[in-house]
Amino acid sequence: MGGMSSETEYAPSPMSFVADMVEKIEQAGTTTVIDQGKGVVLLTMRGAKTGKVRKVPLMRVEHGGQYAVVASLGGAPKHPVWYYNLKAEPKLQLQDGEVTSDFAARELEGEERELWWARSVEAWPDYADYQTKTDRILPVFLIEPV
Ligand code: F42
Repeated sequence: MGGMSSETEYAPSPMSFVADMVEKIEQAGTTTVIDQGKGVVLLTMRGAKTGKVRKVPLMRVEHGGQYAVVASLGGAPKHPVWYYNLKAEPKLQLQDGEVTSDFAARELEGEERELWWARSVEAWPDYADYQTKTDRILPVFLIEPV
């Protein structure tokens, strides 16, 4: 087998609705094809263990050119795997609408987290419900342009 090394290989999510959504965004060339609240953004990151390219759609929480993403996974007991990817390698690409740019992710704490948590709940009120379903404090990352 020739071709792609793991460094460039895209590994679709095993959750089929997520893989379908990524495909829909890529075919349309824009995240706005997804009609969900105020929309979604598409994060492209590297798998912490495999080094493969991982694409994760998340709710769009934007303020002044910065974004937040919430590792909610619907209030599941465990963090989504992408949480660990971003902790290991904060560099990522974020697509909002038709525009894809380079960003860096930083997990927030304290007052900064409170501020962006409030913005996240404003954009996607279900986050407040997800928080009641789990003992973990839902992680919030700030996604800043680089
Ligand atoms: N999830 C959220 O947590 N927050 C959101 O706001 C959110 C919004 C959203 C909107 C639309 C939509 O379609 C999905 C949305 N999701 C949201 C779900 C989100 O897109 C993710 O699919 C979900 O959070 C699950 O992510 P996950 O990273 O846990 O993915 C699992 C199912 C997965 O793909 N696992 C892979 C696998 O093969 O089992 C591994 C992926 C991976 O990165 N592996 C690493 C590697 O090295 O390649 C290894 C990592 C390790 O440490 O094991």
